[in-house]
Amino acid sequence: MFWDEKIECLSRDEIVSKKEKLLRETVRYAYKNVAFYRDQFDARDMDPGQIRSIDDISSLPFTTKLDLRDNYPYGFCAVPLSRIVRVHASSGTTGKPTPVFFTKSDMENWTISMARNCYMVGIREKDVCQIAFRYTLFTGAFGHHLGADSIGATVIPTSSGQTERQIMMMQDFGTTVIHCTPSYAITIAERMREMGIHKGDLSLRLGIHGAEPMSEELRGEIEERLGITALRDYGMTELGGPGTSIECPEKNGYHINEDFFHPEIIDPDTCKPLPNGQTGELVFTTLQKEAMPLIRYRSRDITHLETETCGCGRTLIRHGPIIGRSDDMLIIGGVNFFPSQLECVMLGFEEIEPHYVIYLKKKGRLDHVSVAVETHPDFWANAPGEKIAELVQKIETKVKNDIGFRMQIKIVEPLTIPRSEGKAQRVVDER
Ligand code: DLL
Repeated sequence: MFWDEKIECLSRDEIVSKKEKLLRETVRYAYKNVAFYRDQFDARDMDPGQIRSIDDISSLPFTTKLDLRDNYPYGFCAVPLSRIVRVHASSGTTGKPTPVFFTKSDMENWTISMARNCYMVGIREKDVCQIAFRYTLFTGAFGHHLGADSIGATVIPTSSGQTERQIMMMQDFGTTVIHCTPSYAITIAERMREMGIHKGDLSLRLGIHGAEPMSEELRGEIEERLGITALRDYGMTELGGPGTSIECPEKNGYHINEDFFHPEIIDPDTCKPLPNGQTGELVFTTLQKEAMPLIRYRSRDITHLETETCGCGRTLIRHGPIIGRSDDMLIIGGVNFFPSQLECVMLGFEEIEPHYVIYLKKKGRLDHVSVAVETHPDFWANAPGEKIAELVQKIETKVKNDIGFRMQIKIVEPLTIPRSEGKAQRVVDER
């Protein structure tokens, strides 16, 4: 049932004591090998030896994406280039990428964490795993590949895109597990419908979806359309990609690989640590990285931590769903909201499809939000104008009640919103 029961089911005291040892080593190692950390500690008159327990971590400085940018390309690298065996980088396509480096030992640890995660969701030797994350500098495909491969499953590295071919391969090779972003899972489901392929024609049973949010409503759509269990997977380039945390089949939060990553939740405004259970920004300290150790890295992702043991028996601390980012949180007329909240409201209407774009514009001095969203093709084809107007009215009222301000909803023709093969572009800011 467990890939590594000795780690996954430790008592809280055992895991804390293990992490404290690793934290002391990491802090000393980062101070010795990364000029950025040496400067930060020296500026605070801090000696790495002062860090003894997990609680001491709150006296350490944070690291941000801007710090990584300022030290591009090799500033955060703690080993000579000759020891680097792999480079990956952030998925953004403009500007300088945010790189992450791996030594041989980092690759081994990435493999361990991905094998643990893939086993946790239920992948076994007999599975046929189709990796439909993009094989590029992006970490998603390579991480999932490592995990499925070390379990001994059959790996089909299709990458994302060429959706019809992707579906043909699923049919012909009896794919049982699909690894991709949630938005690409919906793109696949939709193309299947166009091709007249039914979920019963495939052997799919499991989807592992990460790299962007998947609301409960979107999960429901994916599960229903593909006939699978859909589980969420989380990580980020700077921490080495997927492998940080994943949901088990209990769907009860993401188990964090705590022997590799120590999580904290902070208030993003005051930067003060928040107690477990409270919602704030997730911050990670790496505990076993050689090439690129990070201390208190601010993820910008908003969630909370849960410590009770999960129904699956694992004791690893969990974080909840990512409800937004502290930096892409939209503030409209003083109301904070996240695109994922809007998605939940809209997908509560059975006529609505999970394809939408949020447009932000200025009208005079005020922000104006409009949302283009598609309906099911059948509804579009058969509903008279007044039915559509009625649906718009209902969604606008629900959005106003649930989120707190009015957004203009526009129902657009099916298949007019660009489909995603990777992370979906949900917000167009024209202000
Ligand atoms: O998205 C790594 C990854 C690949 C994770 C495949 C899972 C599966 P980046 O491109 O650096 O790395 O983007 C990281 O994506 O800080 C979150 O904001 C968002 N993100 C990742 N996973 C989830 C998730 C990869 N499960 C950023 N739910 C993170 C919500 C997620 N957001």
